[in-house]
Amino acid sequence: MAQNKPPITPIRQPKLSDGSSATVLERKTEKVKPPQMYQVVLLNDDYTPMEFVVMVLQEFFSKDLETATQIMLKVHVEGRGVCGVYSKDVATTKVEQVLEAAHKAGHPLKCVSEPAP
Ligand code: TYC
Repeated sequence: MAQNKPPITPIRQPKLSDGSSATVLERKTEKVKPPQMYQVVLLNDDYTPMEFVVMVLQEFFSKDLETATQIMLKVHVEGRGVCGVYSKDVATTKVEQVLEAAHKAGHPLKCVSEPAP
C-alpha cells in the first residue's frame, strides 16, 4: 500500500567553504498519538445467573471457559471487572450487544465502557 509521506522542507542553507551554498532537506515524520482505547466493564448485580455472565464473556469477548469464569467471579466478588479493551466504536458495540442479550434473557446485567487508563 502506498504510504503518504510528509512533505520535504528545506531547513538549512549553509554556506560551504568554497562560497557555494547547499540546501539541506529534512523529512519530518509527524507524531500522532495512539487513539484512546476503551475498556468494557461488567458490573455485579444480585440476580443475573453466573452461567449467563460466563456465556456473555465467551460469546462477546471470546474468552475461554476458564478465563470467563475467573472474570465472572472477580465481578461477583469485587463488583466490577474488565472484559476487554477496544477502540471506542468496538467497545460501544460490545456494551450494546451485552445489554441487548441480557434484556432479551430478562436479566438486569449492566455493562459500561470507559476510557482505559
Ligand atoms: N452476583 C451474581 C449472582 O450471584 C453473578 C454475577 C456475576 C452477576 C457477574 C453479574 O456481572 C455479573 N448470581
